[in-house]
Amino acid sequence: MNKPASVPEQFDAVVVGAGFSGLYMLYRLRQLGLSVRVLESAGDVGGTWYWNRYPGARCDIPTTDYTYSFDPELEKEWTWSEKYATQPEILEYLRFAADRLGLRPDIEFSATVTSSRWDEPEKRWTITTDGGQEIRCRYYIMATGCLSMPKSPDIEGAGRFAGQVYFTSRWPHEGADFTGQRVAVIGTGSSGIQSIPLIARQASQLTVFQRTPNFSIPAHNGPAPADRLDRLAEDRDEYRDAARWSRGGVPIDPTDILGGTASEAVRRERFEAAWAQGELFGILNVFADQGVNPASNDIVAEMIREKIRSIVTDPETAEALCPKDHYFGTKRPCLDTGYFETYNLPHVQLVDLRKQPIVSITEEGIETADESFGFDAIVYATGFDAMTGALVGVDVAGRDGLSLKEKWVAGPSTYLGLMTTGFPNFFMLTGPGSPSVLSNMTVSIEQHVDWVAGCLENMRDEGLETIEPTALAESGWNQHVQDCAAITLHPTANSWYMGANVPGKPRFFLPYIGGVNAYRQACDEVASQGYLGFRLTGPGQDQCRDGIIRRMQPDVAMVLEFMAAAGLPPLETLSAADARALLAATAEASPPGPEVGEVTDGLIPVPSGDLPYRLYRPAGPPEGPRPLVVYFHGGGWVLGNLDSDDPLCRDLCARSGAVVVSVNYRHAPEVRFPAAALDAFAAVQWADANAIELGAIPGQLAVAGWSAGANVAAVACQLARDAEGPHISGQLLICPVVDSDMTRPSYTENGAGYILTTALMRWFWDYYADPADRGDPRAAPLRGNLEGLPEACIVTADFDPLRDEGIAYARALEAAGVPARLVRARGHTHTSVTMVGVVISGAPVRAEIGEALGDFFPAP
Ligand code: NA7
Repeated sequence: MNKPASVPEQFDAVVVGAGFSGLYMLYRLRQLGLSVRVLESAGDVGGTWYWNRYPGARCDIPTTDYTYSFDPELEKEWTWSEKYATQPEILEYLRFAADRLGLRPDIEFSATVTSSRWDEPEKRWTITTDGGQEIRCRYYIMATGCLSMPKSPDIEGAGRFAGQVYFTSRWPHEGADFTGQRVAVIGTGSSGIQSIPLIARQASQLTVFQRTPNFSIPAHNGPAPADRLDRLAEDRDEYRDAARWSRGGVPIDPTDILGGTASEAVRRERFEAAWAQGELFGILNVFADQGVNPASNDIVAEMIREKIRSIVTDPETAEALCPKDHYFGTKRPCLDTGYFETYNLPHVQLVDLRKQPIVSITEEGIETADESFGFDAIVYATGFDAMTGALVGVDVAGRDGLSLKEKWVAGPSTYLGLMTTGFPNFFMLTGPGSPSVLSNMTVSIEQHVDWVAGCLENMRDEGLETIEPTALAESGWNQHVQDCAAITLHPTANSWYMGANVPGKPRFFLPYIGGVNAYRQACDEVASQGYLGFRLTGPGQDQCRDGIIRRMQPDVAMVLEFMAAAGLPPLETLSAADARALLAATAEASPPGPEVGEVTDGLIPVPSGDLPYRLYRPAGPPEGPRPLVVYFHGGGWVLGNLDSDDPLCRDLCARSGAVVVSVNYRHAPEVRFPAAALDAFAAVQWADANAIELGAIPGQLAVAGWSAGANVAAVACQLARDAEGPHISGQLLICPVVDSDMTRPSYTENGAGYILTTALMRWFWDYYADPADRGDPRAAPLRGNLEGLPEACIVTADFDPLRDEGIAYARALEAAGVPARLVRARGHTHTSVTMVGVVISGAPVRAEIGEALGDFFPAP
């Protein structure tokens, strides 16, 4: 044990763990002049690289990138020998770093933290170790790693085996010699896949027990990649900065090629290049949409399965090794050296636990449902209680004795993955809710450590003593983390990212998948906005700028960024004709929307002339007539047509099971108020009168519309009531214009930057209606008589200037005795809900809309 000469009982900071993150944290805290004690349960530095000594253990990020970047001199003094270094070399590197930076005197080894308690009056933590030592500190920093708490072997009879037992995560320092032995390996994650080929070289018989086959690609290990070395030699700082602002912490050129639209030749070429390169972020970047689009993902997955089948000679074994129960990338893919080839060796056998589950471990070996196996050694490569295990493994008691374990019983809750409410001055490095395991850990670690150091420096300069996130900021971040995951395929897998590998652990997507770059941006903004969402206190000071750093759906934000980058002119600066042309070009480039049974175009004869319509009939049963929805497109009475809203109409048709008739009413400025509204009413009358010809059930008619289309739909309902027909069963108003008052808070909050701006609304109103007409209920239905109207479903979007008038309409309808269901499109803009096939996060909202539409009609 490396005890320092004197052990002060008080420190400014205690850091738990002396791996990559703990070592750098210590270095930065020292730079700030703080007194620090690092407590490490191992006998040396290294963290995960101290413990995971199994044969074949290597990093899966190229060493050019899996390295500290904070000190150019340190970088110069170390040269990695391979593209993917072995565990002994990485451990040696961390030893070198600790020595070179003189860190060891502040590290206490063989000291495991067992409990910690926040003392509110003292504003200090008391940390207790397994040696009974008590240390008091102001700041308590967990640098305990994401994959450090081994999962206990949850297999019946695990303690009974009389032979040798090994855990990949706690491998003996003296190594293991399997020469001539009958060996079992349980688990085929990275640890199993890396160790199996090497164990097979020694064992006389190797049996691999596989529960879930895993995707693995060849690492093609060798010298460090020349292209990366060249870029580093050319401009190290530029390269490191590119890593910091990349999605995964390794500089790559993100592709914009989509799996579905790429030619077979392009697909093959991109896949083979990634396969030959042997890098995780390469194979995850074959197509831009492989992480979110099942069809695109399946193209990559199938190409990997083809490779497996071409390598493994026994077809049955090959098939058993082909992953089919999860999308590629939703479980951590592996990099291997000769893994699949190992199964061609005569003494290696695969046992598929899906076909014959383990019944029990016995004294002699393993008994499955079909067979009894005898072994000399069993290797558990069964993984970790990832991301939370090491944190809740310590008895951490925050304010009022709140236990971290209890607080997180339903899943971890953090602000930025860095802190958690109720635990002042308690920091987590690469905690749940941060990119961590989805990124190059070294880049994420440096970012976290730098942020914490910057925060503590700020507190010192401001005379502040405590920092803690607010409940609002924390719940907002948790929501954002889950929103980011929800648009990907990740939550569908039973992965350790989801906590699904540990029995009883809540199913919860643990890391932040929005990207290292987006995450860094959020953290920087939090700091630059006066530590938004944190409460900071000090003698005579109590500061809190409460708020949520990211409220917008991540894909909506991406669309806005994309549009800003495209540099399109604001619509309101164009003529109506040019604005229409721009919208038509956008519609042309948009994904087509879902398939429906039938689409036909026609004309509606109305007194003013013929109005084009497009009819959508749902696919599949039941045969016969359906309810009918008359839909009106958006576009501020000026823009839009049957094509602009075609994907949304298909979506509404497919989800509601109703026939949808989309109507192209006349537009301003050619024809002004109240023409659009009168056209809408005429179209509803026509649809009602022609229900049978349209394949609809007479009397089962609803109206729907988006934006200005919702305005004319709402007006049509008022006109139909006044005319005592036709009967309308319901009105679906998506982000409706229902008033001409532009002073509501949603205009102030959202009037700029979210496509539908205050300026654009003014432009629309100016084209559509004279100021004197804008209070007319046929322009502003909120000002009309609302009694006796059809029940309503009103959709409002958080970032829409029209949000508050939509809410006002729902309330006014309710007040008038009309049932009104309000659907809040959380984190959406005026346009994003309708962007079928582009904005994935809109899908649940549209599902709710489809359900509401169906509810307007009697059950079939
Ligand atoms: P992983 O990736 O969690 O892999 C553990 C493996 O062990 C996986 O194949 C599991 O199957 C299997 N396992 C776990 N429990 C059992 C039981 N009870 N019976 C049979 N099989 C079981 O851990 P690793 O250590 O390999 O890798 C962790 C990370 O370290 C890796 O992703 C890299 O980032 C580095 P399952 O898939 O749960 O069906």
